Amino acid sequence: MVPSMDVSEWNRYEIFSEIKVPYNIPFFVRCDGRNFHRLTEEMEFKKPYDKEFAEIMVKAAKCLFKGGFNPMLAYIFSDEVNILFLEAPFNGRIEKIDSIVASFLGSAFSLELHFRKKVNKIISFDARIIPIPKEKILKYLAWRQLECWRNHINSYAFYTLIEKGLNREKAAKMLKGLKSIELHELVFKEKGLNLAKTPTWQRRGVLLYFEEYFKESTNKITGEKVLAVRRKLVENWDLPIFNSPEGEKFLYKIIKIKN
Ligand SMILES: Nc1nc2c(ncn2[C@@H]2O[C@H](COP(=O)(O)OP(=O)(O)OP(=O)(O)O)[C@@H](O)[C@H]2O)c(=O)[nH]1
Ligand SMILES: [Mg+2]
Repeated sequence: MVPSMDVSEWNRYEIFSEIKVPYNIPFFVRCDGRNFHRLTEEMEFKKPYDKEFAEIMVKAAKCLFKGGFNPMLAYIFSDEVNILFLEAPFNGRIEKIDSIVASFLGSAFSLELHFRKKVNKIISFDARIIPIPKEKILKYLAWRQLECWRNHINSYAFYTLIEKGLNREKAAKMLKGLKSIELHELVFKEKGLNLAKTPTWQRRGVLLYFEEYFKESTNKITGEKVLAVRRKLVENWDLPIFNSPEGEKFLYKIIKIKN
């Protein structure tokens, strides 16, 4: 018979369980939907953008704010969600944060998809953690928003060529190496669509964050009227460009972190 091991010995095999995010450093958890290309095809979501798909993503991300993790904000575009934490949940344990955030998001997405489309799909997200010094939070968001913008012009150009009858390979080949201005021109020439005028959420993504407001109430003992600060979760589908003075001001107000 193999000699049994006690708990402390088994614990020694769990070599990743104590890996933690750096102490007192903010971090993003970036989640990305697995095989969403296939999923969106099967579900016949409109290409390149489907408002209902985006609504499901946002609804799923919103659930994270009710999961007891206390995120600061979430930035969403395509099948990607970036969740900012100023304080680490689960004592900063990476395995725990990654797995729980990703599974929470997957479950929330599956339920919302079921609710809207009456389908039973098992959805999953991957997750990675990106520790960020406080002064780089804005830059990180600006970087992801730039990715959203690139995604926007590339996918419009790609589906413009597909609509013209090109197959996926030919379309991808034709677009390879084209500059952003050339992609704009292609879509304008072929479709008459100005990519600077598409709905803002397609170009700049969606942000979930808390907004403070004052609520008047009465002090039960003195009868005095008092103003209490409350906060509510808002979803913003009409964002500024983060890498602009207006965008920086907007984000500073939310994050309350100065450079
Ligand atoms: N039809 C449609 N598809 C979308 C929309 N938003 C995102 N997608 C799809 O989601 C995909 C996201 O890209 P990726 O994450 O690179 O593709 P993926 O299939 O999820 O691949 P992995 O993340 O590597 O598993 C896009 O390629 C689109 O096919 C949308 O609004 N409409
Ligand atoms: Mg994906």
